[in-house]
Amino acid sequence: MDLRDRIVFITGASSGIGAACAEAFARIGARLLLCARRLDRLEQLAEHLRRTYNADVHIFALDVRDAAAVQQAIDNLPENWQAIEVLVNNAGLSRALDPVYANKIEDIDLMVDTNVKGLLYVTRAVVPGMLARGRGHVINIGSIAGHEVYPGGTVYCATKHAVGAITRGLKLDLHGTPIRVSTVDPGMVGETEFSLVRFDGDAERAARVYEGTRPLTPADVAEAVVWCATRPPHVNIAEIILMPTDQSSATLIARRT
Ligand code: NDP
Ligand code: 8X3
Repeated sequence: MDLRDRIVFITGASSGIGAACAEAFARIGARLLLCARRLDRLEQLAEHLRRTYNADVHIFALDVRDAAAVQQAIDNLPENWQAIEVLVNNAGLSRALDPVYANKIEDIDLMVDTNVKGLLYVTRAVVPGMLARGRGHVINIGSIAGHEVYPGGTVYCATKHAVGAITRGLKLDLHGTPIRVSTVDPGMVGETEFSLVRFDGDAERAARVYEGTRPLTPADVAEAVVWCATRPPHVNIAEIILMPTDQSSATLIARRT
């Protein structure tokens, strides 16, 4: 499917996998609707995409946890940015590696509110327009954490299991329509802010996560996302799990040093 001049909406595009998806879709000529909380980062990315790919980019600040703001943002898009063809539900995070009985309430809320409720708010704001136009594709960014659990990661894993359930349920709810629904579920991805956010800005601890191993890059994940989106309209990729060769389960990671 040719996405040239089609609108791709990516949440959490200010860094990591979201930014890489923006770049990968810009490369194939899509128009990019990008949001995150950090507008300055989006501005830098938009500038880069315009300069490098001559891309048409529209950015806006959005906290996906704010249901009213999400609906308002979608309802008030400029007319030429309303026909969203692909929604990449990427915004997400993890906090800490605490036993589930010791998780801070604020961490539980942040993960559930962002990864589950935020994804639902954006989906319910965007999908009705897809149905009205009779075309569209929702691509959720899940995780290997949606297939396994690991110590200290219970809440994050629960949110990613929920993303899997939402993906499958949305496909059932859209049965018989042309709207496609996919989930792209990576294992360990380096060069993102994921571990920095998980460990509250502790860069040394974040770097240790990737020590001695070769993780996926955000571009590897973006390539899988673009591949899903560019299949012919009768092909729905339900799920892709991609892991680094050095990773064989959520917790089994080969380290050479
Ligand atoms: P990053 O921290 O680099 O990116 C996360 C993005 O989400 C940022 O752009 C951030 O932007 C945005 N975001 C966070 N909270 C909100 C919010 N409330 N509203 C809007 N945007 C928000 O990490 P990754 O690129 O790694 O993460 C992207 C997705 O990939 C997440 O869903 C994550 O769970 C998933 N994932 C990551 C893996 C990894 O190993 N890195 C592996 C598997 C899945 P801002 O702070 O500006 O709002
Ligand atoms: C992010 C990677 O290791 O927490 O989803 O599953 S991990």
